[in-house]
Amino acid sequence: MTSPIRTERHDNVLVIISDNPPVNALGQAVREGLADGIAEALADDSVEAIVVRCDGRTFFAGADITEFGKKPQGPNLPEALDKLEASDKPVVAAIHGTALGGGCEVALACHYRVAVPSAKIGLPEVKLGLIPGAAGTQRLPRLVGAQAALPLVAIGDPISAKAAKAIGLLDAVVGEDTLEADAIAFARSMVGKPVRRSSEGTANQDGVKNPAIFDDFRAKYGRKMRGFDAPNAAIEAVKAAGESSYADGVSKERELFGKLMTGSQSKAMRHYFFAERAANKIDDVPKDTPLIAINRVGIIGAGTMGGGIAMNFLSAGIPVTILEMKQEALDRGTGVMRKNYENTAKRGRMTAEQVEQAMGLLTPTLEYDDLADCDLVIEAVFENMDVKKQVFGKLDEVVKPGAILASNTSYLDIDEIAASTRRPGYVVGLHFFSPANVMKLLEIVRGEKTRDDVLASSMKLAKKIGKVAAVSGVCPGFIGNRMLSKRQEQANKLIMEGANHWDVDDVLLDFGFPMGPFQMGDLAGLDIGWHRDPSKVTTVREALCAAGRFGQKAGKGFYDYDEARQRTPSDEVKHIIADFAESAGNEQREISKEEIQERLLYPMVNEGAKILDEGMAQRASDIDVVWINGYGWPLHTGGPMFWAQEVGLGTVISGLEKHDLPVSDYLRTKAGAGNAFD
Ligand code: T1G
Repeated sequence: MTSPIRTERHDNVLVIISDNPPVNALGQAVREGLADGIAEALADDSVEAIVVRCDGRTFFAGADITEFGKKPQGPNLPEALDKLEASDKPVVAAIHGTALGGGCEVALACHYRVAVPSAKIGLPEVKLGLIPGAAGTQRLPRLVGAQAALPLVAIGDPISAKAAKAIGLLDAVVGEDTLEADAIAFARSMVGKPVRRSSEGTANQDGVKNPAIFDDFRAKYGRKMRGFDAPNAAIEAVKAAGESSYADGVSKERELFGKLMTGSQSKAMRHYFFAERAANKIDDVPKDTPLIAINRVGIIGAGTMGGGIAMNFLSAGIPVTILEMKQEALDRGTGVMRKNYENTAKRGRMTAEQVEQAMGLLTPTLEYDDLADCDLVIEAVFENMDVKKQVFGKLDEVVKPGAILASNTSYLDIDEIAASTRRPGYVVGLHFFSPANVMKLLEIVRGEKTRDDVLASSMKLAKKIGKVAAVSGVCPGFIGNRMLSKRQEQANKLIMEGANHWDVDDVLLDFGFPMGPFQMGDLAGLDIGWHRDPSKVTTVREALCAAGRFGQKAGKGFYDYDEARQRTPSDEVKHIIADFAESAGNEQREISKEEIQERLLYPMVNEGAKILDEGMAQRASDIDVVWINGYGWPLHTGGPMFWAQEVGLGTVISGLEKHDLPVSDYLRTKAGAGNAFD
């Protein structure tokens, strides 16, 4: 098999080139070729300088993640990079695309780095539950200092070429179309000069010696790193860069890397990496299905959802026509959108021009006729089937043939909506999650008659607007809400049986969720949908509303809140619940946190198994993608279905049986057939 690495001679410069699609991952053959290329360059006296670059869409995008967990095959990357750095001939990395992880480490082992303006560079290993494993945590701080290195290593977001140049990670930003030539010229200009090795630098002494840098970093990012092992290890490794010799620092990095690689969090996060990409694939829709061009989008409804949905398209540069029934609602909706953009600009994540650019693509209207030439129309109107059918009936008349008609419904029957039109093949569910301009998840709900090109186009569009999408079949609650209802059912039962509602919330918080169901209720407002009759009390929520406990906005709900909206459990609520339970004839008892967790999470897994059994989700990993992106299931456990496999499907079954909860046949079958769903 030909090596993915080749060398090309340009007079006194040897260019080592990788051609390993799709992303020049540093798999075994690439590492071998790289080592050979380096040896060739060092052995040939007529070679006075070296350039390392990649063909295809990107510089090395990291180690080959598919090799993780398997028996390592030589040569290993750190050794190859040490040889590269040890060269006395100048070595220049020529970067385009995304130089990530091991790719960034290759660049760091080179003496100099040049990149095109559109390039990005970073160390995203923490997003896989790892830290850089080829001396990145030791070379980077020695090149740019601890302060600049910390976010790159411990948060893992890549930075632009411009930003990389500013911190000294890049030596030059070159022409977008002249990368190789500029890199060769740069290398030639370094011939005869002493090479600069990152490993010989000293991490920014005041930075590393100044503990405040690390304390400030933890203070700033502590919440984001909660429960994650890798970011804390990353901080330790960067600290070692300033406190130990390079060799000792590398050993420290290797020790931390080894622990993470064999730990459960990295296994879960690597599962998620591939799960997110697998979710893009629709098994029975051919890859070459022709796509419907979506150049203009119509949105029906300028409320919270409609406005949020519209922003996704505006931010992606797609013009939107947004329709309301009344001018006042239209003005309010567009005003909220502008406000949201302005707030983003205030936080420095958008420029004022970008705000105007986005808003400039928005056409508010009161007339359905203005939607005629939209390629996709999404309705985000009141969750009522009759209202939806009316809207789709109008759209059917007005919108050009071949356009996609989508509903943002969170549980209504897409097939019934489709049947109310003359174009059922063009009807699909696009279920966004509130706030729609923030939440990454999009459930693409496939109706019985939804065409392949409509599905494929919806999936492609999801990626274009920065969403993570999964396909769901038509069933109440689709994938996410259907499983959520099982958790909510148990949460309500648990407090009626004597569990403290704060224990229920804390179990989910400790598990890694952003908040529990009762905190969520207080945040959203307990009086949503309340009939406003304090004398009519049939549920705990009605009892709390009757007591004026509407949630955070009222300063009290399931919890009492201080000015900073810090919650404290309320004895009054405990009594309201206990009285309510007593009148309902419920025995109260102490309930352990272990029982709470089993009863909250295991029924979700069981419902996920039923969803798979009914073919409402393509694969178990799609369910993990839905829950991680739509409901805050902690990434470092891999999602409900992966987590259940790690717990053991047999253990889940015993837990369900212990609490007299239903167990699906499908779950039993999978438990018996090797403890794996997919
Ligand atoms: N290894 C193996 N396959 C990879 C890969 C990788 N590093 N990166 C991407 N792929 C596959 C991906 O599964 C998909 O396959 C195809 O390439 C296109 O990817 C030693 C230990 C580079 C920004 O974390 O962030 O280096 O589905 O759909 O949206 O210290 O891929 O087509 O069959 O994502 O244009 C560190 C991970 C590894 C980067 C491109 N590196 N990749 O995004 O395409 S750990 C990363 C990405 C490491 C060192 C440590 C993105 C991308 P398929 P895609 P994209």
